[in-house]
Amino acid sequence: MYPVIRCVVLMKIRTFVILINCIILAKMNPVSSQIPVNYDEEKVPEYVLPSLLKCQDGTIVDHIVEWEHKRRAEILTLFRDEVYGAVPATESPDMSYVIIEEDEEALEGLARRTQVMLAFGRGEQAVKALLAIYLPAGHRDPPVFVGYNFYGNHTILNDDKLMLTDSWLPNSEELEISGNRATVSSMGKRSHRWPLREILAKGFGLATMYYGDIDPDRPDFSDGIHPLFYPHGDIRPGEHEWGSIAAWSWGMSRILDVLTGIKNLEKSRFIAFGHSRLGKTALWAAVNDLRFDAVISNNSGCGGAALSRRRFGETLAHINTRFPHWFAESFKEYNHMEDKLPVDQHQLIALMAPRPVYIASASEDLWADPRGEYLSGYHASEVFRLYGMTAIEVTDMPSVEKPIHHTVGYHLRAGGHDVTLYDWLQFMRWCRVNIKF
Ligand code: GTR
Repeated sequence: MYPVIRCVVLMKIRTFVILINCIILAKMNPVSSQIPVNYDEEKVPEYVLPSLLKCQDGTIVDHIVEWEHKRRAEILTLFRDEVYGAVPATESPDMSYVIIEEDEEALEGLARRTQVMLAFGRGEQAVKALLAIYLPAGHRDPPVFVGYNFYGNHTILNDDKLMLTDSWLPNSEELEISGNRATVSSMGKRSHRWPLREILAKGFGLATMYYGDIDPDRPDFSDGIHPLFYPHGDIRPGEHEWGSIAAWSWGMSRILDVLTGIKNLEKSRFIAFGHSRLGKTALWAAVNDLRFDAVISNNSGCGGAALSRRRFGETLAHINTRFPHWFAESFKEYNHMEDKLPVDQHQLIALMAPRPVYIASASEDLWADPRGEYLSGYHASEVFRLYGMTAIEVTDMPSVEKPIHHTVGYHLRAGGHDVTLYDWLQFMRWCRVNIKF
């Protein structure tokens, strides 16, 4: 195509995407829709990122020992106190679990399926969470993707043995959910996001749970696991205590508690995975729990892989207004004041080192700021280099569907905010290269 025509076509597509985003945003939340959204690269303000290697006392880290024993802890504490919030210091509720269904020959012999019911706390107040595990037949210790789904395990696949969650669900016409309850009508409605047969055929397993089983996604701390941490009744988290993302992340670690107790997985590698808000969750879970061998963040955007200081697409003010329960209360103080935030998201990526991180963006998902997601990986690479690893070495983004499969991996898929087979095929190729199993 002639360059001029191509340019005009691209501009039209871009304007259209921006328009659709604005309409969706306005429908979802009239208050946050009044906050302007920048989709113009030229209007990204100048910014200085907080240093990865300069400690609070001014010393510069040039060795992994100082990184691991000093600087990493400083940055982790800042993210905990100022962004996601701390798990309350009160004693965690008891957790028990029981296998409620198992089939050695599920999916015509392709998989071993196990369904496990987790219970937090006791008696009437116990919070129940349903975990579905599929392991590839004939593989001992397969690598396992660990990730939440948005609408219940039964939506990821047409498998009528998948049990229904009892938890509150958001209503959805597309998923055929009404009355906030799961029904079989949603069976397999999200299967395009979970190409399970391909995953199993390539020797990987999957463990998934509905994120609302841990904490229903609404601005209310009186449900899910929150109340179990506040035995004396006042269930409003303190200023630096967790929002829902940290609660969901905590739940991912509980999934690992179960998986590491399951036979055949003693030596497995666990890869935290999540899309969008659940990509933010996967990053925070994997950073905190060293039992995760790698993390994949898909289209995680603001508060996930994207740099906050760029203020491109969704900003702190947007996210904290629309989802006031996701982050620590203290995070709201940085609305419109990104430069005051003592951390930025490249540091979150760096906290994973030397464990591999994959960041996936989508070309039309401007709300999540693909370039900001890429640059996080680029800036984090400083720490991966301390370990002698190749991460992301250039500021120029690769073009669509030209993945980078280094220790820090990245791809830009064509299309919108979603998870597709293309994404999964990249994730699995990258895992084969970067994770030993
Ligand atoms: C959007 C939100 C994003 C992302 C997304 C999702 O509305 O603004 O930060 O988390 O939801 O989870 O689908």
